[in-house]
Amino acid sequence: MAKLTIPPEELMFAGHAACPGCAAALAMRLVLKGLGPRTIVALPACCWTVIGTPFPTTALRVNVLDNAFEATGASISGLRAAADALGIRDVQIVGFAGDGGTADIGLQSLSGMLERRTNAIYVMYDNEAYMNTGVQRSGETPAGAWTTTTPVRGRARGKPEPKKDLMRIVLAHHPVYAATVNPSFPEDFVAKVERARGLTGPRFLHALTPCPPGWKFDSAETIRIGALATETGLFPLYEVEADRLRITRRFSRLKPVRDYFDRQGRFAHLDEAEIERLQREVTAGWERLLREESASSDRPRSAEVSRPTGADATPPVPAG
Ligand SMILES: Cc1ncc(C[n+]2csc(CCOP(=O)(O)OP(=O)(O)O)c2C)c(N)n1
Ligand code: SF4
Ligand SMILES: [Mg+2]
Repeated sequence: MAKLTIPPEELMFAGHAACPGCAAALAMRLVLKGLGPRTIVALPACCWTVIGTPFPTTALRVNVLDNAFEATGASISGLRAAADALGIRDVQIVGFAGDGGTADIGLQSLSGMLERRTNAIYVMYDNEAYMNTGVQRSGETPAGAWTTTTPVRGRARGKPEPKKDLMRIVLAHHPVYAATVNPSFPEDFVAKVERARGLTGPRFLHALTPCPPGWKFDSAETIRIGALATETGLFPLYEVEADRLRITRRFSRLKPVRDYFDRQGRFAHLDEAEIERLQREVTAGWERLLREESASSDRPRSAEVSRPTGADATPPVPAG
């Protein structure tokens, strides 16, 4: 009989305000399963404050701090300092923020938290736009995607710029642990949360969270679309610990990116040439990741206390 690796305890109430098929709700559920009840979550302005904490209710069985949009990194540094001052040692401090609140407006706050070596976990749930305010593009919106601020009209063909490679920015800070996670692969997701829980120092998780209204797909398709993001190589699953990179889901052959694009209205306008160009970029990114994994396995493990400097400070280079 298959062994259940995902803790059965639920730390999220069933009644919450997410849209049907919201993967951001699943991501929180899996994070809390991996961390357990001694957890404090800091939430900035984002869909999750609406999903989880419309006053005076809460969808979470753990304590929550609602913080300003740009301040999640600073908030979890402050929570950790307060816990230390009070002698509270057994609590996990987690920042759970959207892509806009992390990769754009909150980037300096995240960088500060990583650089100060704050003992906390930062999770970016990435629905690839500012969803709570009506699907505006973010730095994490992928190339070609329609949003309300990257329209498809006349010569405008969705977002012209590529997705910001936040993992590369995070890895330049040499966190103790960083990983990509995807609710369509829940065992991999929870295993990474549990790994992060067992470490001390700054830790970071990048969670891809498909969003039915923002990506324009039927809510029954969430898990399949999330799986396709990884199976096509668009969102590879890997982890970096002590500066060593390990791919956690590998495929002998990637599925064509078209399989992913075809299921979402935000990419419905892409023509053959555009899909071919994006396919070439994804294939090159996957091959780069494989090379990087192989190169980083020869690298000596860096200790948290003696972080590399100078020429040795080059972080692993994930696919981008
Ligand atoms: C300083 C500031 N600017 C703008 C806003 C308005 N605002 C609230 S949520 C949000 C979008 C959040 O996007 P993201 O972080 O990606 O989370 P999502 O809504 O997609 O879950 C914006 C612009 C705000 N609350 N504070
Ligand atoms: S808009 Fe998207 S991310 Fe926000 S609650 Fe709905 S499905 Fe979730
Ligand atoms: Mg978002």
